[in-house]
Amino acid sequence: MGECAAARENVNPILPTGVREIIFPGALHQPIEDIMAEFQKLVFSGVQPTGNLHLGNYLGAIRKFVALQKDNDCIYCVVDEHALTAQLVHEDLRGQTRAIAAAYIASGIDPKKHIVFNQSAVAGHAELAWIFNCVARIGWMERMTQFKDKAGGKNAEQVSLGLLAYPSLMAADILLYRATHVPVGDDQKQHLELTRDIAQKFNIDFSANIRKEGYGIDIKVGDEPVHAYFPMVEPLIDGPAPRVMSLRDGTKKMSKSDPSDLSRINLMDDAETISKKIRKAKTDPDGLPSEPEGLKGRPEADNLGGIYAAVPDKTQPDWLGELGGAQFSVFKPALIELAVSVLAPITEEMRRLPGDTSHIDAILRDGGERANARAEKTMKEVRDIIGFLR
Ligand code: AQP
Repeated sequence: MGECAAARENVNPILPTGVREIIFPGALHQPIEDIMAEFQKLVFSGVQPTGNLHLGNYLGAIRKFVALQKDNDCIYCVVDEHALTAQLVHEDLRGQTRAIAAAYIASGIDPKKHIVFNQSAVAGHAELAWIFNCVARIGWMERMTQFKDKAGGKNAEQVSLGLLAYPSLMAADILLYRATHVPVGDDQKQHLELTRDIAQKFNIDFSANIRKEGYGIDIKVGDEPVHAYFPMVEPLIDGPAPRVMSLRDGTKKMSKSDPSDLSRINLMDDAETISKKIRKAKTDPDGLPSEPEGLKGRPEADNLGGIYAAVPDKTQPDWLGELGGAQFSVFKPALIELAVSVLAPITEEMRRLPGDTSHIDAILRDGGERANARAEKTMKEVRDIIGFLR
């Protein structure tokens, strides 16, 4: 099936004008809420085992994972295949994978009620990613900010094809379970938009086959009826800390792979280390302002204040009202106390987890089996839709 009329006219897709860059020019005229109501609500997210989990991962993602499990069916993955995209050889990939799974559990994720597993245990991720590599267009991938940042001017001989195709594997991670909601930090927003583009193009291109095989639901894209198999995922980005910045440079995201350990607060840092890192955190000579305008051009002050507010879930006006006028010499000890109070229970819980690897391995194995059963159902249907001979 060819592209719909709206696509040929190059009109915008999924979200209202101005909200996002136009990547795939389809026109979804039916409200997303109506479409999504047809799909069973399922939360999916993942973390790469590329280093120590930090406060940004916790506030931007894991804390949301924990909150969402109360009222939702959730699948939380350690995305070990993604770890190969920027760096192929890892000293201890198994150990890092177990460490992320342990951090999930210590943060409060319930692996019995929900699913916790590692991506490479379920072959469907790689299989669906290949199909999505053929659905997505190279230009969509080349436009991804994270690719441009990580490729960082290196020539094509120096970055892997996997780094370019990363968002296609991420789309497969989510859509393999036909997940509807994805809690992530702000840095993943563009990848989730691409996930929608891939889902929409698959739905349009295979609409006739989806109907013929008896799967999916009817929606309208422009004036054309489309039989949709994949949902348009909803990113869950909002929250007080969607993007925590580096302690050494307020214009750079706090990141596991930053070579400077002083740039981040790790989930496993003890009180003394947290204190040292916050005391050394870059600031400027002025104190904290009372009004948002006073933060302009002061990314470090904005970031530290934002972290202080995020822990108890305060808004910017709230924390500015509370801290306005404080010098960093007064503010930093308060921030240290707060950061230690959030991380100490997680660190303590990590220490309480059995030291041998069999406990975490058993959780991941059980999660992998349950994830695989769901993934296989999707893959069987996708193979039918595409026309692969069984
Ligand atoms: N600084 C951040 N602030 C808020 N949220 C963040 N996340 C990452 N950094 C921040 C969110 O954490 C989840 C897991 O991220 P990931 O490990 O899959 O990959 P990433 O986004 O690339 O995180 P890092 O720490 O920067 O890892 P490396 O250095 O390996 O690339 C995601 O939901 C992410 O949004």
